[in-house]
Amino acid sequence: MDKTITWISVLLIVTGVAGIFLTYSGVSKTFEHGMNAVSALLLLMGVLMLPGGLLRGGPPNVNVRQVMALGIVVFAVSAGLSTAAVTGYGPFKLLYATGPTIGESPIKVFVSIVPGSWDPRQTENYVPNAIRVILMINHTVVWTNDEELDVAHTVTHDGGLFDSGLFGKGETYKYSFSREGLYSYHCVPHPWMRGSVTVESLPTDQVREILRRLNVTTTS
Ligand SMILES: [Cu+2]
Repeated sequence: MDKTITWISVLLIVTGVAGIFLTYSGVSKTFEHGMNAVSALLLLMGVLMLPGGLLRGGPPNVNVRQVMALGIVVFAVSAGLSTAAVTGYGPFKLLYATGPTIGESPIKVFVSIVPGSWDPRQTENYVPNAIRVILMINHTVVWTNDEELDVAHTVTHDGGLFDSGLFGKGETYKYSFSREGLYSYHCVPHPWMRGSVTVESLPTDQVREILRRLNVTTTS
């Protein structure tokens, strides 16, 4: 076994997996596609190099301690992946794309696609551009195409969780978030149009108290 090659492959695999997780979890907003491609490439290189490192110079001489270390690593990685899958973190967020939703919130949040959004020279398009919402209070967001000219836009999640499809002047698109997270989205025909929604949650009693103070009546 060649320790240097093995360690380099492990490093490449870890970096690749971490990169893919970061891009899909919405942390890296600007370089998403590029970063994903680079991460996938690193992961592939690592996977291809690993057997070379492990098997070079005959099968490895293993002892109990090494087997135990490997076992712990395998356990940690599987535990991490399972947790991510259960909590819907990173790429696993997509598992919940068709899952049950919690319906519309009592308060709606409105985002305007302002006139001239189609123009790449204009800095304002989705207004407000970055919003924070709280589950059970205002997790339903309504986007309105307020263009003066007849220009269609989309509201498309970068990870494919939701997509309005093209909607024209005067039309709206509504989406209800049902899980915490940072969701960045863009417009398909005008990729410079970018926005994000941060979805947070609060303990039930606080949610109830806020709704009570806001004088919002709920069915539950
Ligand atoms: Cu657009």
